[in-house]
Amino acid sequence: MLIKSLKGWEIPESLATPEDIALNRRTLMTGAGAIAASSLLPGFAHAAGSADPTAGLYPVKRNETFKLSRPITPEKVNSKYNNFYEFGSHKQISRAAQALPIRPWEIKIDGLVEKPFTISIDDLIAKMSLEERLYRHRCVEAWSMTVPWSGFAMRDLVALAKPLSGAKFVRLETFQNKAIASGQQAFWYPWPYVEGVTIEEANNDLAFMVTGAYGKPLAKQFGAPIRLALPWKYGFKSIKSIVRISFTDTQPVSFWEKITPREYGFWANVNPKVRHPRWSQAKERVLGTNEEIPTQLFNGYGEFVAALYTDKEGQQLYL
Ligand SMILES: Nc1nc2c(c(=O)[nH]1)N[C@H]1C(S)=C(S)[C@@H](COP(=O)(O)O)O[C@H]1N2
Ligand SMILES: [Mo]
Repeated sequence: MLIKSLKGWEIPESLATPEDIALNRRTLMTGAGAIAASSLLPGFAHAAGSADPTAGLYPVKRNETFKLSRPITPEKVNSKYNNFYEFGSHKQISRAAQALPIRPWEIKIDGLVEKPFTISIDDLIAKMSLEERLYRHRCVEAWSMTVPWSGFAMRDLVALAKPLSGAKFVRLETFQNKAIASGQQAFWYPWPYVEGVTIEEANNDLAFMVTGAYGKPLAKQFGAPIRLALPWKYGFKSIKSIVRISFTDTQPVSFWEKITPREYGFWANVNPKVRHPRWSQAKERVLGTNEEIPTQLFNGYGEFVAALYTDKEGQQLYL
């Protein structure tokens, strides 16, 4: 058992889960290390299935509108450090996540739309124009990374769905299969993982449906075959492995909001000045270098999104 001193940035991560789970995680530490080591065994990359049918589509052309002022996080760093509670409440889930079957994969579009439909991931990708975007990602636990995501504008998905005028929100849902995703056997969580945004947020330039990363189809631990990226919001809003997208007139209650509404609200826009009830959001630890840097309002994306919130004074926008 490794004994080390706790660094400042480590405190939020251990506090970010309810106490009973945090305790459980400490006992899991040795197991997690063992899993990380065994992921180096041959065969790891080929577990659960054959080549991805979209492999030939990547890399895609980069959209230069979205610039980074920091280096891209090395793929080997963030592909071994993930939040994906379906596979465990710790960061070393990359090996367990390889059990997720990603073909066939269907996405149901329903709710307040002209005509509900179900579409396979490959038919959906074929209809969309793929591009690469370099995005920052700021987890509520006060770590951050930068990733070259590939995918398509969420706005194009909204257009495909043809929402009715009464639709005010988009609710997104992750797969549910506890035989494969052992984290879903944790009955105290309100599975499936759910997230939501307003229609205006979904139509914002930044809202991005992600199907690839690092010039390849999306790795399973990143939320294959399709996830969301909302870089101005805390990372938990960027829901993974989506199977259902519903248009609704009612503000969705997200997975984390259901668990701890006092700590994780609907808007969850990044703001260094608004503390999480249990820790400061002023700084972030950069994955890869462990450098500590100041966090920016809207994670530095104010020019794209600040106008979305000017009429929402008084709401809890930053939690
Ligand atoms: N379905 C699902 N989506 C999820 C999560 C999760 O546990 N389950 N974790 C969220 C959190 S807290 C973060 S920080 C990001 C992590 O994305 P990454 O593993 O690609 O870094 O995914 C988000 N999406
Ligand atoms: Mo997160």
